[in-house]
Amino acid sequence: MSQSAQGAIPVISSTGLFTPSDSITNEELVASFNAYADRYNADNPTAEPLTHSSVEFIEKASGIKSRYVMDKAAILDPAIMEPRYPERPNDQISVMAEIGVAACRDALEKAGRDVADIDAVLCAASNMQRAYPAMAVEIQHELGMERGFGFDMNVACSSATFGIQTAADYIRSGNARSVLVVNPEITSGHLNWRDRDSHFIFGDVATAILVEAKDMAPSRHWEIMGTRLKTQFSNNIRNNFGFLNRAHGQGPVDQSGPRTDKLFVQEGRKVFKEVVPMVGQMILEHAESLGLSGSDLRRMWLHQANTGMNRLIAHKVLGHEATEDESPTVLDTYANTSSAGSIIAFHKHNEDLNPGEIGLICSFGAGYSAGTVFLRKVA
Ligand code: CO8
Repeated sequence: MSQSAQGAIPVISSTGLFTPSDSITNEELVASFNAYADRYNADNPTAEPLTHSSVEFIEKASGIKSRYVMDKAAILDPAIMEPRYPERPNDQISVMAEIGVAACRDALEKAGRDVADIDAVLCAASNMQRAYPAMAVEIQHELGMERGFGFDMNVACSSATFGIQTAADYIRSGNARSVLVVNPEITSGHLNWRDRDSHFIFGDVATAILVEAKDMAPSRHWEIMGTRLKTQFSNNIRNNFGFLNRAHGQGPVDQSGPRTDKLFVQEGRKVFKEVVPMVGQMILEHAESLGLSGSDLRRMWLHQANTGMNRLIAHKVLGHEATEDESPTVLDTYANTSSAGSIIAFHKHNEDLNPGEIGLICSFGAGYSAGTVFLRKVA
């Protein structure tokens, strides 16, 4: 890396998106869950009966209408209710790397960037396919990068903003000039599709963000004005799946037994109540430190977990009810895609802003964790 790179201003040159072809509507999801519940109740007459799920509840409580998934058929089959793809041999690309690469290629193409210019790949997501080798290194290899480095980082729903700050810090310090942050989220693998409280929440997707030194970026880009990260321990969103599970001597992880904490579990209402004020305050404090106020924000690309949460956060920041133009939603079609949600919103809704206008990417989730990235459009 040349010394001239030191002190470079970091920008977002482009973003990329991979969307699976399968999509599940709330109607399809609820029909499958209810068939499973009926079958369970008939087979277990002395057990606490399972209650039906409801399309109306899902839409009202979350704003979600459908979600993309990597494998629809097995998820909807009441006898399976989890995704099914055959295990791939080691000489084939893993499924997480495959969708990550697709998102990276989209970002590279949009920026007109040659892969030879990329210095690093950060795979920032909620779950990794395996312990090692790192997904980022496999993505680096598949992209055809012959130099540079990659590593994985997991900050649950906040992984993308933590990745953006890490990439921006490399650029600010001169350790890299062009970094791909990639967020492959196959959340269907860790969602308990038999749990009425959470079966509707998540969807699968991959996003990529090309963070670069301003002097090499395409003329049309987003200058990173400031980044800020925050974590605060909470047990309210947990997934206890891990390599030490086998040491507990309780047999394989099961979706329906007492070991459902090896999948996603949360106290949704507590999360809602605690995270909304934490994030609203964080955005305002970060804005103030940059000499900005809520009214300077032309658009907020918020984490896509719940339309109610986003309405309250945007109201606190802007001082009024946000329009869809000020705080766009992709939750209705993508559901919660963990770290990728705010990036999908940015990817689909940033072209129309004018040079000089300011926007905010903000993520929040398990940990708790939250990240804010203030951006200024440059034409
Ligand atoms: N159909 C009908 N009724 C239902 C259903 C359903 N599907 N589910 C629950 N109900 C019932 C409940 O039983 C309850 O009934 P009662 O009042 O009789 O007890 C009633 O509806 C209300 O239930 P809740 O209190 O749970 O409902 P809420 O209004 O709180 O809505 C939400 C639930 C939508 C989950 C809401 O709390 C929410 O969105 N909270 C925020 C959650 C959030 O943002 N979490 C972020 C976590 S994601 C993250 O950090 C990444 C983790 C990694 C992801 C990868 C793994 C997959």
